[in-house]
Formats: sequence, C-alpha cells, structure tokens
Amino acid sequence: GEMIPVWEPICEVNGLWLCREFLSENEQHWLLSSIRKEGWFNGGSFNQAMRFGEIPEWAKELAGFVREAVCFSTVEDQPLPSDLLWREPLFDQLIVNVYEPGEGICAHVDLMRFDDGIAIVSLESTCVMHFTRSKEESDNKELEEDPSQRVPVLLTPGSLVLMSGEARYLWKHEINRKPGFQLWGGKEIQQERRTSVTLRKLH
Ligand code: AKG
Repeated sequence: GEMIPVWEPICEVNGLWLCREFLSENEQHWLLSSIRKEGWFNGGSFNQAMRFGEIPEWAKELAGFVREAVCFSTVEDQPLPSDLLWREPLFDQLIVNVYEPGEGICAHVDLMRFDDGIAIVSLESTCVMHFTRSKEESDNKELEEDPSQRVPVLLTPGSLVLMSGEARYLWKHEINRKPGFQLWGGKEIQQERRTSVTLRKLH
C-alpha cells in the first residue's frame, strides 16, 4: 500500500466496495509466497485453510494494509464503515481458498458469528463474483426479476472487496466458474488457479 487507494463503491449493492489496486505486483508475490510457506496446501488434498484467533504475521500485516486503505479512502458519497478504523484486532479469522479452474463457491451469506466488515483479497486468476439479494429479502417476484438484483463484480488479482451492512447481511455472494458463468464484457474469462484470502472478525 504505497499509493492512495482508489475505492469504487458498487452502487447496486449498498455496503460493497472494491479497491482494484489494493496490492502491487510485489505485494501479491509476497502474499502468495507467505501462503505457500505455511505449507497448508502441500500434497494437493486441501483447498481451504482456516485460522482462528492467532493469525499469522503476514495476515496481520495484510490486515494493516486493509486498515490503511480504509483510512485513506477518498470516497465521499459512500463513505467506508469508519468503525473499522478502530476495531481491535481488525480481523482475527482467516480463510485461504485455492480454486482450480472450474471451481468456485456457492451463493452464501457469511455466518452471523462474524462481525460486520469482511474483506476478501484476490490473487492469481481474475474472476467474476456475483451478488444476489438473499431469499428472505427477495420474496417479491418483481425484485427477483430485476437484473439489478444480480450484480457481477470483477475481481482482478491484487484487488480487495469490502462487504458491510446490506452487502454483508442481505446479499449472497458466489463464484460460479462453470462454463458460461464467468462472462465479462460478453466474453468468457480465461480461468487459471485462483487464491483468495478472506479476513473476518469473530464477535
Ligand atoms: C468464503 O470463503 O466464504 C468466501 O466467500 C470466499 C470468497 C472468495 O474466494 O473470493
């Protein structure tokens, strides 16, 4: 985080922000090699690692970058949640997901045991994450058919997503990497392995 972070509020989804150039190329390499050094994915039988409470030093450093990016945000019309500036620790739970081409994650709302204010850092393959209004809120048929209730967000390597309020509680997020779902600008995205780091805080 040397540069001033540019945050983009995703207008259709209240409480969703994207910071496309959150990590530089060097920082992305540092993060990937820090993850690799943990050895969690050696042998290839696991694709998810979870840590609670004491998170590794590199994850604390990453959390520091997130705090900085929130702190130096220049979005005025849709301010980032300022309580994240003071929360201690900002995050105490970590998930690293590794997805091979074709693999993704089903639509879900994160468990209520986690506080508001969830960060997702993307590495390697670009993907499209879809946000859909969660069922309870979209019983109204008119809402369900409204295409603005299904919002695609392009997650490029080094980007950071921040979910808060409605985005965290009322919208589901999903990554469907089956053929036909990873469309951006009318074209299918070239899929590679994707790694993501999700940072959350337990109540
Ligand atoms: C989760 O682990 O709950 C996620 O939503 C991960 C999302 C991602 O991999 O970008």
